[in-house]
Amino acid sequence: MVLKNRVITTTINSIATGTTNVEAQEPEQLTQNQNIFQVVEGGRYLVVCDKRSDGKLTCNQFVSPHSVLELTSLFFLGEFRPPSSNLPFPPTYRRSRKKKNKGRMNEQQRSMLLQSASRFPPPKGIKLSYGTAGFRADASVLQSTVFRIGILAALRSLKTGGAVIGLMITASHNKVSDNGVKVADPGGEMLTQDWEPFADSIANAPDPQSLIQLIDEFAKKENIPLDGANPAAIFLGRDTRPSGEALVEAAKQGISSVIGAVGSDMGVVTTPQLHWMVRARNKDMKPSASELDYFDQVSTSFRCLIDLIPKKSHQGIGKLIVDCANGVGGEKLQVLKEKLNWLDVEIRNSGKQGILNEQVGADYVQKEKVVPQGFGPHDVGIRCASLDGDADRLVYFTVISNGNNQINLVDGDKILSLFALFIKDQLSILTDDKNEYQPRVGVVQTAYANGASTKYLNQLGLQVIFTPTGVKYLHEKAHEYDIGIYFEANGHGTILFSDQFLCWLEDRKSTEKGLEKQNAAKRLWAVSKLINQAVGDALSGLLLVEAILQHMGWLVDKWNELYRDLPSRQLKVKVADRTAVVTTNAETIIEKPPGIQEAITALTVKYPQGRCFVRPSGTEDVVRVYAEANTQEAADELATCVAKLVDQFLGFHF
Ligand code: NG1
Ligand code: ZN
Repeated sequence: MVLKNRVITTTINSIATGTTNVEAQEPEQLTQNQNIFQVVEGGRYLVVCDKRSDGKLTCNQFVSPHSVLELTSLFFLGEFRPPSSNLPFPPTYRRSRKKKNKGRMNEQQRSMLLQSASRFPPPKGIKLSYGTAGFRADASVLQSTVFRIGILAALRSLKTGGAVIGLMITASHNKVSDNGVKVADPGGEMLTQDWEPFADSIANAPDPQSLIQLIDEFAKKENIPLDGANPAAIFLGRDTRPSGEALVEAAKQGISSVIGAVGSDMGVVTTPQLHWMVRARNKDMKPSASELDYFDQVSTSFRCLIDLIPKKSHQGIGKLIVDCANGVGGEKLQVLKEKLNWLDVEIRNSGKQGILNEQVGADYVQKEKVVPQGFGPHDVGIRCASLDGDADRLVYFTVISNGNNQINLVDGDKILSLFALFIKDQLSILTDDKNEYQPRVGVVQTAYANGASTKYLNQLGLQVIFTPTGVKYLHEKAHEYDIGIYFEANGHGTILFSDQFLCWLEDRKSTEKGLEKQNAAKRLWAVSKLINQAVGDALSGLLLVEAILQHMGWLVDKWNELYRDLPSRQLKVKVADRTAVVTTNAETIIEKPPGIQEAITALTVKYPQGRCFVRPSGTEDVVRVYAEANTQEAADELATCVAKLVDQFLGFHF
């Protein structure tokens, strides 16, 4: 039976008594353990319940209101029981009659914040902003910012009814002396953009008094219960940077200066692992949501994909060598390797020696298009991959023979193309015109996607959409589809599946008569479990690439030949003020300063297949130039000319 997407509209009147007896509607549509979603207290919160064998519902968890639209659910009313686990309760459960106090900070709370804030003075003369991936800067200036983001994370948890919020200390692919902090929302995705201005303002508040005032005003505006009676939960993680431990301590101090907020330290984890745990805890109702659960889920679903490979195409594809950027991915990949003991992987740049991100890692390999440290002519012909420092980016490459350290890059666009092709194949086995339900597939890219990849995806008959740079934009767009696949050329991306699609798929797994269709449904199901739907994840992405290559029986060259990349070049230009550059049209056109876009266009048209755009970086104090053309020389020349132009318009010419 196909489940329809119906949002629950019922209200449980008397939640404080713990029980509401109502009648089930259409109970025959419910299967055991089907998730049921109910709106309680006038639509402010959802409870997620399981149907028990006696037909009643047991509440497992509260879900924040913003997730409502994502939920596929059945119209069902049932008995409500308070949860027996120690999952956080929303404020309405305990304090349904105290709404008048929302947003008001009590004296104890105020003095706690004042005291702790005075221990974390902000650095003088530095203005920080919450960019495309949170705050990033030299680690030595970040203590105060991280402390304040600890407070923000606690407020966010209060705002979302006690949902777990993530706080990750990392500067990803940046140099080892940098660090950063970013926040994950309840679904594991990036912090909602609405809160970024608040993050900016508290990070730059000059003293404790103005910080408290900003918090007070914001809590009132957002109706955040700051009367000390509500729990808040935050998961903290960090990458392997030496500065990470002290910064986690600063974040903990920020968290514990909000009464009722509790931080759980997950230790050294990859960025995607932390996002996964947050999502697993809030959305998938995993009470433990530990790193172990992560490893179990990805390894089990990977094995499932391998077991489903049709025997005829099952052939060896040779070993894989992985450059782990001397970062956190090394030790985590080692765990996976041991769990999947027959996976033929060699780990290099694991971080035991060597400097984080220095001439190693996905960012270096993708931008410089040369072999990372530790790789050389002896690796010619072998399939190689690179992760970045916090393991949320993945690219593949092969070493060119006699190529002077040159590589054939297999970037995020090619990973996207491989995933899209596999999913399209499985869907076409599973669905035909007769199906009443046709899943909508969308592919999301940024302007950095190689033009040849977009052409290829269009030829596959897929809908390609562009967003500005930054995972949050891609992720949001991908959510609009039943299957939304997004990737940045730099190797950050993932696949999102709608609840409606997964419900349909679960049904198909068991009810499909033909083995081929049943297997296609099982494969897609395994992909949804293997891929990290919270954020791009180099480790789960790598396992999915490996599974698909084995499924296809493809060597890396065959994959790389899906299409031929147009030659491209990326450059950075230091300018006086990068915020002076204002762009439009998914960042492909400069609106301000006037005149520069016309000059770029005039240069670009001179090159066959030329394409060029300029945008300010969200993570570094630079302006980025990207150029594409029919030859490498032409792309290099175009990029260099435009970089000079940028310098003329925006450089330090006083
Ligand atoms: P900025 O610095 O805004 O270009 C870089 C990447 C993004 C994204 C973020 C977050 C490029 C050109 N830009 O952003 O794609 O990954 O870092 O890490 O690779
Ligand atoms: Zn990263």
